[in-house]
Amino acid sequence: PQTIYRKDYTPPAYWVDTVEMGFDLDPAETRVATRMTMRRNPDSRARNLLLHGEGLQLAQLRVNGKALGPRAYALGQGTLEIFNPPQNVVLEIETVIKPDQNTSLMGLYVSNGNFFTQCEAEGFRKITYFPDRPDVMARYTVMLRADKERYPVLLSNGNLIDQGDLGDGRHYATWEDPFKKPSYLFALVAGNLVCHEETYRLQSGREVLLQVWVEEGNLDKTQHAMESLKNSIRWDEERFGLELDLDRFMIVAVGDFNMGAMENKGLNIFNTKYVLANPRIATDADFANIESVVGHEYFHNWTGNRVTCRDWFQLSLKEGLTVFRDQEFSADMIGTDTGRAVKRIEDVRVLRQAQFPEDAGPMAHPVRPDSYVEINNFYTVTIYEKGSEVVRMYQTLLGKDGFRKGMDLYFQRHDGQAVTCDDFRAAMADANGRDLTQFELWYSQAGTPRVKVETRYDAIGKQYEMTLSQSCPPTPGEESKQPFHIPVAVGLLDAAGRDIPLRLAASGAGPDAPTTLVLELTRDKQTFVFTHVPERPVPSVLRDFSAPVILDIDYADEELAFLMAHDSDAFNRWEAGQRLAMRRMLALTEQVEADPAALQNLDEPMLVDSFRATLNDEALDPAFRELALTLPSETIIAEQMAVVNPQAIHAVRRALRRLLAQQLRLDWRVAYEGNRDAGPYSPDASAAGRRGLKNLALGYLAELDDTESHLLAQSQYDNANNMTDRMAALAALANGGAPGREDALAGFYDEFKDEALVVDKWFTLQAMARNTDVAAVRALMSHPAFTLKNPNRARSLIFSFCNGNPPQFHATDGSGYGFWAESVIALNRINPQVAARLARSLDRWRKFTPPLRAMMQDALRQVARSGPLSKDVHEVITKSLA
Ligand code: DPP
Ligand code: ZN
Repeated sequence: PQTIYRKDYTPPAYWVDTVEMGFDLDPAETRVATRMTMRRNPDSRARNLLLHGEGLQLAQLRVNGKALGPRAYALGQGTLEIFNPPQNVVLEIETVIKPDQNTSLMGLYVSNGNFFTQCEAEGFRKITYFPDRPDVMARYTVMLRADKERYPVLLSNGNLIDQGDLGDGRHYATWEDPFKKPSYLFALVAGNLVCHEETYRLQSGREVLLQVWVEEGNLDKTQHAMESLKNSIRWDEERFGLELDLDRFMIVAVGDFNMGAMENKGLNIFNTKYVLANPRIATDADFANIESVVGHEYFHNWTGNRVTCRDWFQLSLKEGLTVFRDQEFSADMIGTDTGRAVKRIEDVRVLRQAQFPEDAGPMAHPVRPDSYVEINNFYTVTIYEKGSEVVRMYQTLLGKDGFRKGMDLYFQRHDGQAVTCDDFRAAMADANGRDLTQFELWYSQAGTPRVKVETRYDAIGKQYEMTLSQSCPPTPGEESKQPFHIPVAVGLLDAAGRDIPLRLAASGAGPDAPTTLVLELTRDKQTFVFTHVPERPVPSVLRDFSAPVILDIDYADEELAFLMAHDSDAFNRWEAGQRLAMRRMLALTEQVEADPAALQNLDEPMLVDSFRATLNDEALDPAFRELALTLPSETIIAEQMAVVNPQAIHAVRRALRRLLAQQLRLDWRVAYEGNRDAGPYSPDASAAGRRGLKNLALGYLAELDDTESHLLAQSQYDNANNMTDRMAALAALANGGAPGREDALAGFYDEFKDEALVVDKWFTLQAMARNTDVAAVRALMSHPAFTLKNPNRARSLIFSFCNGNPPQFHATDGSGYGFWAESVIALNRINPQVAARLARSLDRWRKFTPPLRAMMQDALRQVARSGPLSKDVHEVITKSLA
């Protein structure tokens, strides 16, 4: 397969002004007629017109009304090249495609009898020949024709301008999108669907029609998505002054979908997982995810659609920015300061769990990559989550108002254009009169920087020196790195735990000194001097996680406990507890590796006391306490180690959980009782936080695996009025030896077997249960409800096991790796994108103990030689083994 380089970008030879399409929809054979008006691009030196196409049968090809002779064009590998066309071209193409054989779920495909499309990144070329690149933006008019009874609903982008009967049982609908767009935002939906619709009044007074389309039987699960959509529309008006530009906005749910959702202009297509919810089937986390994904896709209407990407290397231009926007939206929806901090902590946890490992592994790439083989492999946590951190740093450096000014200038300059990450950075710099040249390195250098903190207190001069130095480890293709521009938010605590007003030696002392200052680290090493510091302070560094870095700072255990109790920055308060726990877990892991008996008579008074204090601090938000009392995950612990022994990590984490359960038993009981809600279910942040803390308590108590905890879990399971409590109780039962375990699992399936999303949960819960080994996973795979063809189902069992059950996946006999290889190979034939995601599970193989490492390498090689691999899987496996 060919590698594509960013430096090779050239503008297209032809622009496309209008696209008219006619679809004769039929699952076995769909005919697509396309007429496009094109004109030569004066900025291109290419003579020929290059179109992309994949898996298409070409039935007609006409230029300016004349069929093209065989020597006037050439069909290549995924291309159609027309030689030397005139200045202005009307190109007419007819293609034939087979939607019901499309298991890749890219292009036009069938899901549960209905038609859907997915065109990002390069799916449009599976529908017709087209210059399928995001810098080619055109106006589309689309006519859909289909059997009226089987496909009563016919949707595409924009506005419905005509519809009617065709006779012979068929009907048609014509849609016109008034905005020009790249082909990846094209969409159509046809089928038997129903909608929940509402009209909504924009701030300008204009009324818009909002629709959520689902299969019949799911209408009672659309309210939350609709509320989320209305909240998103209002939020974007208020926070960024951005208005919905269409008269109609549609969301359609589909059960077979590779990703979370897709922001097609006016016609967002969503994985059912991110639309359907009611208390019976959805957890608090589901409700929150739906709000954030509905927001995310809606926000793309401006950041992605109105202003799009010049090429796919700029993907983070829209994704990083839009993740930032959805994170801010979710935080604003909670509204309180601790609520914002809770959201921030959750987002940082994702970054550390998934992005830091990516950035340290074989697939590490900059936020703006320099090359790729398969663009689908670059819809990564680096592009999305680290990309969002990069956008957040602009806001931290420029302030909220300065950031808004930059956004305004970005839209003023680039509305209707396809642009680059440099254009965004220039708008931020120019709107604020700032030089952000060095900031570019966040886009071009991969790897997670480390920032080291050293301090010195001068009691006589009342000065406090803070020296920050940075480094960044090499990543594939980048041996040495230049220093980044890093905003480091700092506070200083006095002995009573209060913030000390901050004055920097360089800047004249203002009257009201702030208690948090953003230091800008731009060189390898810099010293900042705080003056008027009355006593030796305890520093609180990288407040609110002001940059996506690893912070090296030497705290005594007592200082961590102190910060955990007093820091006014809720993020760092949480962080201090995590550091303390991490430090103990790393030490214990080392001890266990030397002596397997090391965990007997475990005693951790400092950790237990600080956890007790947090648990019983009624002044703290329950949602915050839940996060603070959750130990770092096994994956995050593994990332801190030079050589990873998953069994040792698991044993230590589990032993600590048992210790915390035993020694805080009564405290957990009190927290459990104190956070029960008798009233009706609501997914709001405060109620969800209380449930979260209660269910955390249940989880700890379940570690004791005694009759009391079994009864507690069973009673919660039997009496729950919502899925959050149901799932938490079922997980507690499934992870131990409760007598009701098997009945509960079987009963749960029986009760929910018609709810696909709940069946997914049922598979996931078992995939991650402690005693589920490979044999048990295989048994679940032969359950009638299991299928590899549905991505959600495949993920619910296979991905959950490979990524979410470390001690079993890393079983010392290598059975997990053999299973992984088989699954990647099987999925590769069905759905390359999903297969390539699973292929990533062995990314970090080089970090493991030698016996595991060798077996993982074997498994990777087994996939490599298993026969023809998709580009997607091939790229991941090749880079892993390199
Ligand atoms: N652009 C989609 C999203 O992230 C993914 N294809 O919203
Ligand atoms: Zn997105």
